[in-house]
Amino acid sequence: MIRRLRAAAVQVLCLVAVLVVGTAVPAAAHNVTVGADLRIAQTIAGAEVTVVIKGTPRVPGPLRIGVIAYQPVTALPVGLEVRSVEDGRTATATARAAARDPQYAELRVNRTGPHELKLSAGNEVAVIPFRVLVDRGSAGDFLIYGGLFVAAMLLVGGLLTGALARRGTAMLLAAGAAAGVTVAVMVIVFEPWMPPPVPDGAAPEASSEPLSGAGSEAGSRVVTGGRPYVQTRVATVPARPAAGEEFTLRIDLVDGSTGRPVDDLTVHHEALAHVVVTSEDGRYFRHLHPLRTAPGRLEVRLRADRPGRYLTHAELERENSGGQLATATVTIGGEAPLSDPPSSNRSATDPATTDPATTDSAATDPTETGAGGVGAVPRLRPDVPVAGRPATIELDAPAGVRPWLGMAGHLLIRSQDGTFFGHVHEMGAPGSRLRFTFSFPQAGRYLAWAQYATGEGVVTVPFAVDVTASEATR
Ligand SMILES: [Cu+2]
Repeated sequence: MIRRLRAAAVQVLCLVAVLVVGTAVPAAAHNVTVGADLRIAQTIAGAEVTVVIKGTPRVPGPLRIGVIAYQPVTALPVGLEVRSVEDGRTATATARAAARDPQYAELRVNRTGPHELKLSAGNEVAVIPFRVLVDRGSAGDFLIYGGLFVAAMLLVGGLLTGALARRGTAMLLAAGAAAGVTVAVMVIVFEPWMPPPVPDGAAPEASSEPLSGAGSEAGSRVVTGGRPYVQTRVATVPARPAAGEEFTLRIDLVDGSTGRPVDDLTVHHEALAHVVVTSEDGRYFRHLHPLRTAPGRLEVRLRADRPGRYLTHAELERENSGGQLATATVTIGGEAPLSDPPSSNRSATDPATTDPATTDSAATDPTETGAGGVGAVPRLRPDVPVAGRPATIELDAPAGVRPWLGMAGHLLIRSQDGTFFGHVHEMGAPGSRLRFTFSFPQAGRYLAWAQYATGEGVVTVPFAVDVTASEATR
């Protein structure tokens, strides 16, 4: 009887523990946790790099940070500063960006919770908010080991008192031991259905995690059905850049319902935002990963060699909202360089016949067209894709393609007029062939750029696709 009562009480306790643990769920974004690296692509100092923050098993302890380069760089120094938002303590180090096996710098972190990583290279600075999380063991483990420990102690007690011929006490202790075992067994059985434990340093509540001060007000409101999409303002600094001059492309993110900066972007495909800048004719193409220079502000430096209208497509994802595409145009003034071929040149409007070597990629450009992809003409199946039906695009890639932004290949597609923009990921098995599947939405001409990374850097293969209307709509 006593045994049953105890078991029932323990079951109730178990249930309470499950409920308590179940109410708090750690936010998934920007977390550096045991066994999981945080990877963030950045276009900094004219270089395309991916910053890797390794998970740390304990605090105080070392946080390992490395910078992988996706273009030939000669040990580009990247200044690192990790600061705890809670106590303001900082640690600094310098990483050397390298294409293969970058050296990891070790920075000491003293606590879990919100931190900021300040990156500096050249004369550019980015600040990446993140959280250090450390596993503290699950409530289930505690109950299993606690239950077994109690059972063992009570059994020993029961045996001793039994030996001293105190039957009543011995029975009571044996009942307690049985209850302990029951708890342990129950937790072992039901653990798969229990919520994962909350690590040390997690945000108190998923929906109220402010990544930094400015966005906290918008973030701390209780939002049902997700946060609103970001309002974006795209501008250049200076306001009217001249051809051939470096300028800053600035994207300000605002919460339309509060008017405050949005600072809760989640890392998707290894970046806070993916920005593609193309000239109207498609001869100019850049795929960039802007720096967070202030709360709600992303910036990237670039240069365009010819005047005209340029299209910017930014893919971003706000926490608890969803992925979105922000489109804008910027105008480059000034005069075309003398060596520039006239724009009536037919090949200029056709990425398929444009020699990639002549696309205006400066030597320092992150998306510089390298060797290997040059001349590799993608194969289309069918030859002329039909609108609304899947088409396959295959590309031979050299051996040694390495993952970039989380996968082997990327295909960026723009309709000729720029109203449509798509981002397709490589679907095939690992190997020397990249395969993309895509259904073009409408008939017409599309400009496309396939991208993959080798040990040398990111290779961009431009081409054009003419899509026909389906039989039904013709
Ligand atoms: Cu990207």
